[in-house]
Amino acid sequence: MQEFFPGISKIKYEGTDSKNPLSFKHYNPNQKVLGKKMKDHLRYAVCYWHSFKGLGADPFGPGTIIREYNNSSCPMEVAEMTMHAAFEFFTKLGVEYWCFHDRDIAPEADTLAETNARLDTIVKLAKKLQDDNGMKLLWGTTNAFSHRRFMAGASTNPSPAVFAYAASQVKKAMEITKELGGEGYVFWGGREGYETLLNTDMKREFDHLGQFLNMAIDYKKKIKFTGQFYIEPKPKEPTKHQYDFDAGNCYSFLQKYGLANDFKLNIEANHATLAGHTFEHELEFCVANGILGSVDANRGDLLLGWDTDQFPTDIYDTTKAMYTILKDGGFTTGGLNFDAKIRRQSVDPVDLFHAHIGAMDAFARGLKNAAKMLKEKRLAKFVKQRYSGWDNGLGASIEAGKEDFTSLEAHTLKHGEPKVESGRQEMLENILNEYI
Ligand code: XLS
Ligand code: NI
Ligand code: NI
Repeated sequence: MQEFFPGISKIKYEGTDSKNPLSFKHYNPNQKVLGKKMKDHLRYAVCYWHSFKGLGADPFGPGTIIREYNNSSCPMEVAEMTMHAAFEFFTKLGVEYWCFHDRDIAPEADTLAETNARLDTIVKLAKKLQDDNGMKLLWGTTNAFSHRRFMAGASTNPSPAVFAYAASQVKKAMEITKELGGEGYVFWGGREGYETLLNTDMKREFDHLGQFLNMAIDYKKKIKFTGQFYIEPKPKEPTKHQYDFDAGNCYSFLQKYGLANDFKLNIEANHATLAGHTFEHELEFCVANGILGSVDANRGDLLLGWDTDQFPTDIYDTTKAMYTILKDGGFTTGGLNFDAKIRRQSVDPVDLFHAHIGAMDAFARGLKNAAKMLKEKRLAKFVKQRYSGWDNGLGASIEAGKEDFTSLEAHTLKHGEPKVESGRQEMLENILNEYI
């Protein structure tokens, strides 16, 4: 088989003294942190769309990145070569998981039946390559946002025929995800939102989205697919407003439509910031509600207001994220999927390695920092102390539901002005800095 990343051998852990850019300085897959191997904490996944199908196109120009595996006029030959290139990359990088959309791995044909047949061909190859290389599928998903039929949404489209098309596509994507042993399935509604309310029946669109996801649960049970379902919040882009706006919004939606027991969330760093939150806010919200599932690990650019999907390199971000994830007991079905793309000028095959190596090292550092923070409990002790008034006396009595407005008024009249206490923000920020 042709080599698509020639001259690059398996990336190794060389430690912090190494000056070799093609080595890990922190990510040492079998090193134990809090009694568990780093690779099992982090569960890194490479995404197929940005890493192999994204070639640097932006709204102002087509792709800049030239890849050997695109060197054919036959679309299925390109699909097969791309799959080989992807697995060469996964194994050289040393990750155990990957993620894909149906349309990333096989191009759409003229009819749904032909498209599905193409998928079957490629899935057979992917399954073989997974087995040969000890690779696993973190999650699969559907691209129901690129084709023009989905311009007004998939399950929230005003046309029932488009709703049906989207259902057929998700049905097949769930089947192939199951076939590949996928540990999860993501719903990201790229165009499940609106451009203008002048042409939109918001109530009906929400109801249809709820109905669609309930049908997906039914089908999941029917085919005995045991992977975890995730919703991936994003506030906007490509639509002006996306219904899965943020974690809080998704959670209310899931509860309203009876979906809360069957879905967890896939939190993406750059989507959090687009929604006006921090990455750790979205994670913390999920932990507070028991719905943290998986993570699309990337970052945005504070000066650019769109989903730039850059590779994560900020150690504060990775430390705080890993602290929250560890507090929650760590990933079960989920992991860290690099839903990130190399920049338009990063045109060489080696750039894809630099990007992933940096991101994996950044999260490995985050993991080590967070483990230390957790072990030393300095932050946790402060928080515990701050709320200790609720552990006994008046606080415990309120939490137990034994107080009412009359008894609380009596308490206040008797005890007078409450004591105010410092939040110690600056001290806590300094403590965090000690771990970075
Ligand atoms: C786009 C989303 C997408 C999902 C999968 O912004 O992040 O890549 O992760 O459809
Ligand atoms: Ni994503
Ligand atoms: Ni994104």
